[in-house]
Amino acid sequence: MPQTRAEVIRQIRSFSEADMTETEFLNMLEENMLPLQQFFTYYRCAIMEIETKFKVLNEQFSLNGESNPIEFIQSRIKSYGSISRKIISKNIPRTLEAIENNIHDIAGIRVVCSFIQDIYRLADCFLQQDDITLIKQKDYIRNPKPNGYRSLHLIVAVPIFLENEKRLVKVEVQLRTIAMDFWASLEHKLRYKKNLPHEKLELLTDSLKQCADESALWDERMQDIRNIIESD
Ligand code: 0O2
Repeated sequence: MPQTRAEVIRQIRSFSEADMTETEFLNMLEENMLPLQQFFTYYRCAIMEIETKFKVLNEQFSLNGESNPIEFIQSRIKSYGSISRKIISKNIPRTLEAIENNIHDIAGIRVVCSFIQDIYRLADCFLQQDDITLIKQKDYIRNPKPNGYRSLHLIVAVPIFLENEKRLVKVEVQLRTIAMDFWASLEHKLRYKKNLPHEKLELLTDSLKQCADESALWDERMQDIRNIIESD
């Protein structure tokens, strides 16, 4: 079964040279696409598993008479463009196996909460589940990136149960507050903005860093206010 793009192209060429029928050609395409379709299906299934876990926790917290900690959940499968940029920047071999082993955020889930304490509480409950294996944790809330980026990142492996097998699939979970999410989406726009004059880029970067620091203070103050309200 061809795995790399070059192998697929070589095979398509050899078939077309042999004057194949339309059906043979479509069968051949389907056969070659299958490994790729399977590859992304596993990640979509893993996203479903993890999303459900957070939805269940959200429901359960509200049963305790507390408000729901999660404002919203977003999920995505990494785009081909983003995968290919990572392959190049990290010099990853061009095979599905190498991509699976080296890129940990092909499946991504973002859990957005109002309060920082809820993020850590949700993360703890989630990581205690016995089918979740923590591979890597990066706490950019306690240790923000120099540009001001804040979020709690968990790279986990979750089992998905298929017809004849159980597969462990890696998923990146990003937990952040609404303020952190608002900031990250604006900063993301700046990161992909090409051809900005250097001085303008520097000015916007500084301005965003200042916004990140200010909104972190807001997050802390809102948390303090909620703690006081709930302790009375
Ligand atoms: P996209 O478009 O979201 O897919 P690693 O392999 O762990 O050494 P990596 O993958 O860069 O390095 O890990 P990191 O730093 O944990 O970042 C993973 C993801 O977090 C990014 O994915 C972003 O979604 C988000 N992120 C990290 N740093 C920043 C930042 O400074 N600003 C913003 N807006 N988002 C950030 P991708 O692949 O970069 O992008």
